[in-house]
Amino acid sequence: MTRLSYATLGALPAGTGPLVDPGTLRTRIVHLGLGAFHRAHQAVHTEQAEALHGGGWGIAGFSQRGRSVVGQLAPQDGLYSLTLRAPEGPRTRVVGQLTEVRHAVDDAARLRELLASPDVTVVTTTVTEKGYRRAADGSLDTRDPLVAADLAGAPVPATVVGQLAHGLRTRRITSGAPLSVVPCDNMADNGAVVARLVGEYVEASGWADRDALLMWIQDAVAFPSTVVDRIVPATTAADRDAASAVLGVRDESAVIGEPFTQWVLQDTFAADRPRWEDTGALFVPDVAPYQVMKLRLLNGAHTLLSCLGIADGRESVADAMTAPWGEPVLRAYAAEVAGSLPAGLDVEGYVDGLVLRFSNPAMRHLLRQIATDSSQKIPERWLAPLREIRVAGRPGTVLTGALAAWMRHTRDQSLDDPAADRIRAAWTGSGDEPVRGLLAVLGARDLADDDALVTAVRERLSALDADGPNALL
Ligand code: CS2
Repeated sequence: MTRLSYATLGALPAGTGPLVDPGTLRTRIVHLGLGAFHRAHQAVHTEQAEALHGGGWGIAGFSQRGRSVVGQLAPQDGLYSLTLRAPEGPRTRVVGQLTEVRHAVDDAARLRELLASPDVTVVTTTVTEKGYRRAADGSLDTRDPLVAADLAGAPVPATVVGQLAHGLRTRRITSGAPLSVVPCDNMADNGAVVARLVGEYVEASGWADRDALLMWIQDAVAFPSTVVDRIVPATTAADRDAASAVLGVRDESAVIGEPFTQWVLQDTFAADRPRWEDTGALFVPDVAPYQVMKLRLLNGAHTLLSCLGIADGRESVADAMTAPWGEPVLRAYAAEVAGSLPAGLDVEGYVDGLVLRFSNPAMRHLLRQIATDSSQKIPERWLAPLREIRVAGRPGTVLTGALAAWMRHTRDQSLDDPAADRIRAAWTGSGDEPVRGLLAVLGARDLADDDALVTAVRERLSALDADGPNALL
């Protein structure tokens, strides 16, 4: 089958082409972390804004790790299809917003050039929680080998924080034009976090101009925090075949998503940007309430369903929701976590929405995908609410059970997690030691020293071993 590309755009079935003629775009946005999520979320909002208002907002997407995404997209001129899977049926359409598809290390010179270019006024990032390379206390992990190599003057920066710092340094010296760096990962205060990490990198760099650079960043670079939401399962070979069949041309880079999308952005941009507000995005002074609701309810429930579901022999989130324990556990978890959320949010409506989204039978969102890197995810999803709930004098029974479910998962399953070695080591202890050790792996020394909590987690672990997921009800 012929490959999707600019040359074959004209042959696409009616209604499946890009909303915008890619020829009218130029690179005005740099995206770091060219995974499926960016292509199914920010790129689509950008395309819709472009269709409404123009502006030429093309995106240069840089892959951080693998080269396969470049191999898939480059022969297709950056074109790919997005299939939205609603319960009533799928809808496939090509998106053409990517003007360049590159690798951040292989194409480091182009990355630096674009980060310095006054034409580029927005940088977005989706590199996952671990991609920011933070130490347990949240600061830049200067002992991480890649961070250390970047700081020691590696010829091209391999870390996203290093890339940003080097790019900003060049930008100050060349154009000095203001810029917005817009992190789009599931982290509370993601803008402030990335601003701090970049600042720490510059501080540690030993650059002669570092004070001037820090002052310029303060003045000219905004780091708005954002909340992003769309469920995007990893694409399978069958998904690529199905998308290609709809398009009549081969799409090696197809992405899948649910119909729902949400984007909440802190309204602190430093320079020109697409008018995403006309595509359903919300600009607010403070994203925190939206952020904690999403991280703790949606993402927290995802992690819980993944730990419980895998142990129960389920494959996808929708499978877990069809289990007798699925919806009751989700609702019990949400009812407890709601006690840690700011007042004034429509938690009930949000949770009803989650039940529908998670149950969408057209989506096959694998529990194993969600269980990846859980040690990086749990601190924000569960530990933050658990601490707040316990300070308020409540026991946090479901969250305690959730921790036990994760520990059980780490005991019984093979792990795809940057802390896998430390997790395995924690399990070699006896008595209380594994629970304390695993809490320490999560960076929670305070909880590891909390005897009552440790005892409660051990009890929940035994209950889960005896009764399965029903132990949480
Ligand atoms: C999931 C998220 O993999 C995970 O940890 O919880 O990727 C989730 O699907 C998205 O944040 C939804 O917006």
